[in-house]
Amino acid sequence: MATTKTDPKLALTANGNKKTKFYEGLTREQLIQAYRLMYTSRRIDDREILLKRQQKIFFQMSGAGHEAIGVAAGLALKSGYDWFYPYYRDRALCLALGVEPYNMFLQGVGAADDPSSGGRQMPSHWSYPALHIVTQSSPTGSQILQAVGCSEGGRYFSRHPKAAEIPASAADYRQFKNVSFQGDEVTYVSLGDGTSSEGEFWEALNAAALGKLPVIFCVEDNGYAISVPVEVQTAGGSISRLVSGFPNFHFEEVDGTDPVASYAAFARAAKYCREGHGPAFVHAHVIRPYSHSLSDDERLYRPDTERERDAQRDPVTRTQMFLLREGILDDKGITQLEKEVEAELQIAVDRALEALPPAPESVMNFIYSPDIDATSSAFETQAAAEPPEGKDGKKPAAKTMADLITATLRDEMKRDERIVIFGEDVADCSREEYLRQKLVKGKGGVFKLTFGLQCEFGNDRVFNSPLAEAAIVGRATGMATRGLKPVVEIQFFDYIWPAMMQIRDELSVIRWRSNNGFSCPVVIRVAIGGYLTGGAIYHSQCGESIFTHIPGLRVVFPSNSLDAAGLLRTAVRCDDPVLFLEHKRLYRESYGRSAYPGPDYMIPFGKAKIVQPGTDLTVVTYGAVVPRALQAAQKLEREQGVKVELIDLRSLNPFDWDAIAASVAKTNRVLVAYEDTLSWGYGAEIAARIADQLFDKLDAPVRRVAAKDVFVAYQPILEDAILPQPNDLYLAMKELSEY
Ligand SMILES: Cc1ncc(C[n+]2csc(CCOP(=O)(O)OP(=O)(O)O)c2C)c(N)n1
Ligand SMILES: [Mg+2]
Repeated sequence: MATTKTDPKLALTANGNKKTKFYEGLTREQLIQAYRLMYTSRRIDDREILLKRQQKIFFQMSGAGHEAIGVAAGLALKSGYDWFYPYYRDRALCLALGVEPYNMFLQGVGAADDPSSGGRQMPSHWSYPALHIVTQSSPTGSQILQAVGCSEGGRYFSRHPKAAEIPASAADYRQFKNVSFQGDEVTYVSLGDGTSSEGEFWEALNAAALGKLPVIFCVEDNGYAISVPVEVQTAGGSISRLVSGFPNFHFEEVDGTDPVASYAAFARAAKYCREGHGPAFVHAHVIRPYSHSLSDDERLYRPDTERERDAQRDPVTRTQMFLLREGILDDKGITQLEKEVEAELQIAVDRALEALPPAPESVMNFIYSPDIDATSSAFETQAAAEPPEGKDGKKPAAKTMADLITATLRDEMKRDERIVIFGEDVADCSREEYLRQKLVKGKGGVFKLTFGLQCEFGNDRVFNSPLAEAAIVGRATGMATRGLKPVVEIQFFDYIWPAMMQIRDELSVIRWRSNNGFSCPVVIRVAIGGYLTGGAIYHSQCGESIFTHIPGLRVVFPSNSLDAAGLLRTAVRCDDPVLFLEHKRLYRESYGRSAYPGPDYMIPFGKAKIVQPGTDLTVVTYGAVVPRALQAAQKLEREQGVKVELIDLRSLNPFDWDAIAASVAKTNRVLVAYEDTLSWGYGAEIAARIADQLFDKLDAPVRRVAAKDVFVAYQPILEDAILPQPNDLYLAMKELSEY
C-alpha cells in the first residue's frame, strides 16, 4: 500500500524552469493537446447549454470543472486497450480517449446515428465499444461493481486464453462475443463524492481489494451532490480518510484541477495496477462551476463568496495561465488554438442539427439479442434415449430436479470454458487445502446444487462471493460484457432485492440502451418459493411478476427435472440475461423426476407444456402449483368426469400465448393459478389478455387461485391457509366447470 497526497491548495505543478521538456513525463506538445481537449470539453458544454435554451436538445449535463482530471486519466491510460466506466462528468476523458465532439452533439439531439445509444439515452451517457467505453446509465454508482467484474473478466481470459476462442461447433452466444484482453490492462471507473455514499461503492472496493484487481477508482470530489455538501454526505468530510483502511490499494489524493499533478497521480496508479499489486484509488478535488445540471440553480444553496472561491481554481483558466507562464504557448498561440476549436465545434453542431432522428418503429429493436432467438426451434432438441435397463432388469432411478440441474451445469462447464459460477456458499470449500488434504467433503451450495463443481473445474471457475447480492449481479454483468458467461446464484429469492437496481436498471437494459453496442447475457439462478412447512416470511417468497415486468430479462420457472435441464441449457447457451427460478420444494420432490436427457437437451423459451390434455376447462399454471393442480384435476375427473387441460407455462417471459389461446378456444373456461400473492400478480396479465383477446370464446369468467395477499407465515397451519392448496384449486375448478 502506498499513498501520495498533493495539497489541493498548492499552485499548478510546474517545474519552474521554462526550458524543461517534461512535466511529470508530459511533453509540451502533450500539454498543448491537454489544453485543447479541456477547452473543447468546456466549449461543448457551453454550446449544449445554448442548444438547450434554444430547445434544440432536450437535456444537458456538464463536465465543467472536471476537465483536468479527465484529460489526465485519458493521457495516462490507453484507449481501446484499458476499459472505462466513466460517469456523466467525464466529457474531457471521453474526448481524450478519442470520442468526436460531433458524436456528443448527436447524442444531444437524440439522432439515429448517435453511436452511444441511437437516441435512447440522455447526453453524457457515454458508450463507445471500440474505445472500450462501456455504456453508462443514470443511477449514480451502478457502474462501479460492473467495472470490478470487467476487470475480473480480463484477468480470467489472461489465465484461460483458450476460453476466448470460439469453437467452430459453438452454436451459442460465443459466436457473437468477440473477446479481447491484455495481460496488464486496467479498468477505470469514476464517480462523484455523493455517490461514494452508495452501498455498491463499498461492495466494489471490498471485492477489488479481495481480488487485488487492477481497477482505478476515481472519486471526482466537487464538494456537492446536487445541493448536499460533502460534510453531510461523507462522515468526517474526506472519502480518502474513510477508504484508507482497505488493503492492497494504492491511494492518491490530488488537486483534480491541475492536469499535471493529476496526470502524475494517474500514472502512478496505473503503474501499480499494471504491475499486478492491486487496485488504486484516486481522490480528485475538483469544482462544479455550472450548477448540478441545467435544471439546478446553485445560487439557491451556495453564496457568491463560495462560488467565487471555486472559480479561482477553474482548470481551464489555470491551465491556460500555466501554458503562458511556462512559455509553452503565447497569447497568439492560445487565441489560434481556441479559434480552431470554435470552428471545429461549429461544423460539428451544424452537422448534428441536420442529423435524422431514429425511426419510431425501431423502439423494440435490441431488447433481446438480434443474433440468437432463444424461442426458436434451434433450441428444440430431443432428449437422449433413456438409459438402458441394468442387469437386474430395473431402469436406473429417475433423477430429481436438483440432480439434473447439477448435471446440466457440469456438462455445460465442460463444453464452455467461459462459464464461471459464483455466489454465496456455492463453492465446495474456499480453503482449498482442506479439500486437497481430504479433510472435508465440500458444501457446494446451501441446497448442494453446485456440489463437486469447484473440485472438478477449479476455484477460478467456481468460487464463493462475499455476502453481497448487488455485487454478485453487478460483477456478473461486468464479466458478461467482456464475453464470459457467469451463472450466478442468489441463495434465496427473498434476498434478491439488494440486486434489484443491477437487474432492473443495468442487466436487462444494457443491450437496448447501447443500441446493441454491449450485451451481458448472465444467468441468475434463484431458489424460490414456499410450501416448506417452516420457511416463513423470508424463505418462502415468490414475486416473479416483479421480474416479468422488466423488458430485456428472460424469466423461466420449471416444475420438473426434465424441463429444468432443458431450460437451464437454453439459458446458458442463449445470448440474453435469464432469471432462472428454481422452486425449493421441487428440488427433491418425487413428482416430475426423470433420467438425464443428455448433454444437448434444450427447450426453447416461451413454449408451454400440456401436462394433461382436456376438453372442459383450461388451467394455466407453473412452478409448484403444477403438481397441486394436477392432483386437483385428477380428483375432479374421478369424481365429476370433468376433463381439465393443464398447461404448465415453464417460461414466464416470454410466455406461450398460443398454447393458452388454443386451449381456451377448445374448453371455453379458464383458471389461472399461481403461488404468489393474488393481487397484481402474474395471473393478472394472463387474465387481462384472455379477457381482451378471447372474450368471445369464454362461457365463464376468468378465475384466479393464488396466495392470500399477505406474507408467508412460519406455523404450517398458517402457511397452509396462505398458500394455494390442492383443495382450493379443486373447488375453483369445480365451480368454473359448473358455471
Ligand atoms: C441512485 C441515484 N440516486 C439519485 C440520483 C439523482 N442524482 C443524480 S446526480 C446526483 C448527485 C450526484 O452527486 P455526486 O456523486 O457528488 O456527483 P456530481 O454530480 O457532484 O459530480 C443525484 C442525487 C441518481 N441519478 N441515482
Ligand atoms: Mg459531487
